[in-house]
Amino acid sequence: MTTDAPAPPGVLTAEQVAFYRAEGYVVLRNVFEPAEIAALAADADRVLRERADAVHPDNLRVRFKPHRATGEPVFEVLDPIADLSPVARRMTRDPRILDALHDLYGEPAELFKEKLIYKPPGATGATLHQDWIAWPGFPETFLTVLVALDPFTADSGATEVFPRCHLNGYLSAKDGQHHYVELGDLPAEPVPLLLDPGDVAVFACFTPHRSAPNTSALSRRGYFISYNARSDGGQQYDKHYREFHAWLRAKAPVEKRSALFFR
Ligand SMILES: O=C(O)CCC(=O)C(=O)O
Repeated sequence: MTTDAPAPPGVLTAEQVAFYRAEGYVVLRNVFEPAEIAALAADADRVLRERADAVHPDNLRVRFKPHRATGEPVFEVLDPIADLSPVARRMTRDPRILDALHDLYGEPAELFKEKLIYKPPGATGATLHQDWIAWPGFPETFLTVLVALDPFTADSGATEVFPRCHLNGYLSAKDGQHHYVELGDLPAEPVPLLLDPGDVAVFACFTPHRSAPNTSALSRRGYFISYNARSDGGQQYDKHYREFHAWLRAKAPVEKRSALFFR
């Protein structure tokens, strides 16, 4: 039988593809040059400087985390950022990412969502969770490409993944809500994704992950870019953000909903 489908680009080794499938994550070293990472980091900081008005608790684009010591809210995320940063937008289409994902999927990838997690000093980490959520049509091929802009270390609160647990699928109620995962439910030890700027980690939507507080003196900036396989719903970026915003509004207390905005 012949097929017109192009062969995967073959930028990953067979071992890397097998590792990702078995472990639910893979780390790719030195994917981006220092100058490219410096350009994205500078543009991410420019966006924050020029769009200080966006950093507001009623803005659906931003999220805050409690400071690990004081409990005060600390700004943490711009979700999305690609519409504000041409450098970020370019990275979502970078062939080094898209070709690697084609190898993992065996077909082209489509951008699903993207966010810049700044994680400044003192910000608490992410509670243990899986990224998949039971919304109608939410792609099971969803995965996240994490591009490190700063060192991901034990002190800065590197993302930690629980290997092989993705093979058990979704571990929570399929009720359309976001759920945390109980540590005791997991049969594996966490692996910290210790990354230097320019390194990339890819992890699957069923891979449980978390991160510790940032106890270092520097931000731990990472660009978290999520994709789906083209055959699993095609282009869904705009649809995702429409659904995400509707979900955030529905979750907010009724008396706060009219104040919410996206800017
Ligand atoms: O900041 C991290 O290390 C993880 C973030 C995360 O898991 C998320 O935003 O879903």
